[in-house]
Amino acid sequence: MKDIDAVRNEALSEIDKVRDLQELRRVKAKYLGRKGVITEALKRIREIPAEERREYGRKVNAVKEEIEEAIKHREETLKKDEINRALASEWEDLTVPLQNTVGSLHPITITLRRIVDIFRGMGFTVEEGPEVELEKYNFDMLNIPPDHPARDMQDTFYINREGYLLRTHTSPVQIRTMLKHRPPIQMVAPGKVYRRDDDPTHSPMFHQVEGLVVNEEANFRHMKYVIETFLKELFRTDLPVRFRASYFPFTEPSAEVDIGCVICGMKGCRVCKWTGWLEVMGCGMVYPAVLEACGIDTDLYQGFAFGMGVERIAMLLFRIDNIRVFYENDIRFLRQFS
Ligand code: 2NL
Repeated sequence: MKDIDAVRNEALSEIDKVRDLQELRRVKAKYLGRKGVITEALKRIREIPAEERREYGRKVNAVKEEIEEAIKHREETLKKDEINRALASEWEDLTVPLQNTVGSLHPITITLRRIVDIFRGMGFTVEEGPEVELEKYNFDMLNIPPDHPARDMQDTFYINREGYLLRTHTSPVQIRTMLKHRPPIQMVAPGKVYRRDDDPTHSPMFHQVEGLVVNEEANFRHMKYVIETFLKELFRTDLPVRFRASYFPFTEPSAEVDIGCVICGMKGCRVCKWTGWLEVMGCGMVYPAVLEACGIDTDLYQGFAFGMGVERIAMLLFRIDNIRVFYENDIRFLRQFS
């Protein structure tokens, strides 16, 4: 019994002296582990004379609980100390003016501006709209049916206000422009869009540029010319461009636009999946129903539209093979664009 008291005092004093969590774990093992002093003491209960056994067991268990309690308490204190130490030593004063340091544009901003500037040069206006959008502008007016999978809660961020969502593309900006201005229209809509995707090749927030042309004679040939001219300026070479028949709910006919792979020169590589071609945009003639919904008389006017993902294009321009680096804000990555 005297020994147990001695063990108790020794344990409590050791727990008190411990400096970090690792040491504390060692002390815990020494007393409460499988071969710990207290564990062994409990195993020895058989060797105690029957009349003392009850008292012995009660005593050892009481000390065991006391030690457990002390370890728990010490662990909490050590964790708090650790956090306070980190707060005291690791903070940075973000208001200190830096010397001999200039910031730089983010690669996505550089790419977005390059794209928009090319279209400005072709006479397009630049329009912006809200990121929290009306479901009506994001889906209904674009001829996207009520049961379309894109509307699914799994794909779209709905917010807890009836009829609103985070825009899933920048098309609602074009709807707003058509509602506000009469044709001729030639505009691009750059900006952030949101989809419920988060894996190595998708981010829940990314960037798009969409374009729209509405006038009395807009046709597929005009669209092809605009897109080819844009891509040749963007990649600064006379690269091969091809249009592949495709489908979008808001255009007919629709096409996907491929360029000759800028990574391998069309010899075949991992990026173009050994096809020699890279898909960079989508486009098509705007569905008359979409124009009519915006009050545009389709006996007089027709339109074409296109859209592209900015991250995809930035990855090709800057030879980046992982979308994640755009959002990690690693200063060593960002400094490469100054
Ligand atoms: C893609 C394809 C596209 C459009 C976007 C559009 C907008 C209106 C009416 C009709 Cl208001 N169309 N936008 C049309 C075709 C393709 O984007 O791959 N985007 C990343």
